[in-house]
Parts: sequence; structure tokens; C-alpha cells
Amino acid sequence: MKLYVYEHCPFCVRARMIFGLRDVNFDLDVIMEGDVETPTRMIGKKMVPILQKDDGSYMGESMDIVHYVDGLGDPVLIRDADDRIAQWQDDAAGVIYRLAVPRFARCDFAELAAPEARAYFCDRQEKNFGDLDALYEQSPDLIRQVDEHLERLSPLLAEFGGAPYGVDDITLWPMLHALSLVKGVTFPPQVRTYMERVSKAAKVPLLFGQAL
Ligand SMILES: N[C@@H](CCC(=O)N[C@@H](CS)C(=O)NCC(=O)O)C(=O)O
Repeated sequence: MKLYVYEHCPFCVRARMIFGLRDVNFDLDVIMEGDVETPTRMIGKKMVPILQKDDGSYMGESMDIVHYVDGLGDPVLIRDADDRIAQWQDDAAGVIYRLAVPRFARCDFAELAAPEARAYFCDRQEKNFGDLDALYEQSPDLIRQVDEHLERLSPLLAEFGGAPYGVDDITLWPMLHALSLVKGVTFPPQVRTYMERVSKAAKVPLLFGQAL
């Protein structure tokens, strides 16, 4: 199987995670940000992640890919979903993406390696977020807000520290993965331990190395 992604994309991280958690071999390929033709030929629109199955057919939508891969053997996503985790994600998503997106635009991701691809990404994001440099300047205030959210997340994570994985991990962890690109965030020990533990199990590296 082959998984097509943008390296920065949290939806793509979801799909990458299930391969790691299940220990299923797959090829990872990156589609350039400005490439409309390739994903459109595969699934009829410019959207990633895309899974190419062994029979050559294509599947889009991150959670469809997650459930498909998890169903290839005994499922590993067996912990029940917790409404409090879903609520936390709803509460924190806005501030997390306002911190992450201007950094995605500046960092080293394969899909942004060509100047026109980076320009395409910035244009696409500025439609939703406005000027990305101005947004980056708001970081100190946004970091204060995200630190408060992380303090609230910490006791929730403590409750299922050693438990099996669940769909909550697939939606939550990519948000923390994006946040690992933000310098100056205070990750409570419980949160940092969770980030590292899932990174290792899912075989998706965190982004602390290029945080800014
Ligand atoms: N519902 C989709 C959302 C995926 C998504 O929004 N992917 C973004 C990248 S983060 C995308 O491909 N956007 C369209 C574009 O690049 O123009 C899923 O869960 O897979």
C-alpha cells in the first residue's frame, strides 16, 4: 500500500499513525502543494491523505483510511471515545492552528520544497487565516492560551496513560504533533510523555527539531 501525504498535514498524520500502531508496512509519498493534477486523478479533488490499496484503487478521507487499515487484522483502536477529549479538541483547535499554520509556511516540509509550492500553500492558508506573518506575531498571546488548554488536557491524559489506543488518539495526537513546531509552549510532563509515547508507537516523529 502507498500513502500520499503532505508532511505537515494533521489529517495525513492520522493516516500515518495507524500504519505505525498496527506495524503494517507501507510506502509513504509526498504530493507537492501546488500539484492539483495528481490528487484529482486519484480521488477527484485536491485533498490528502490518499491511500493506494494493494489492488491499485484509491481511498481518501483520513478516518476512512484509519478504519480500513485498522480492520486489516485485529483492531488496535479499541479504547472507547471520551467526550471530554472531543470537547478539548473543539476548544483548543482554533488556537493550535493559528500557531501552527504560520510555522508550517516557514518550515522544511517536502511538499513545500519548491518556491511555487510554498507560495501555493501560503495563498491557500491566507484565505482562511489572513496574513501569516501578522499571525506569527500574535504568538505570545496564543501561546499563553494554548498553555492553559494543555494544563486542562494533562489530567485527562493521566486517566488513560497505559490503556490501549482509541480513535481519540488518532484525532488528538496530530494536534499535539503540530504544536511541537511551536517554540515556547509549556508542555506539562503528562502531555509531553504522551506525545513521546505515541510518537514512538506510531512511528511518526515529532517536530521539536525545527520548532520556531
Ligand atoms: N476530511 C479530510 C480533510 C483533509 C484535508 O483537509 N487535507 C488538506 C491538507 S491538511 C488538504 O488536502 N487541503 C486541500 C488542498 O491542499 O488544497 C480528511 O479527513 O482526510
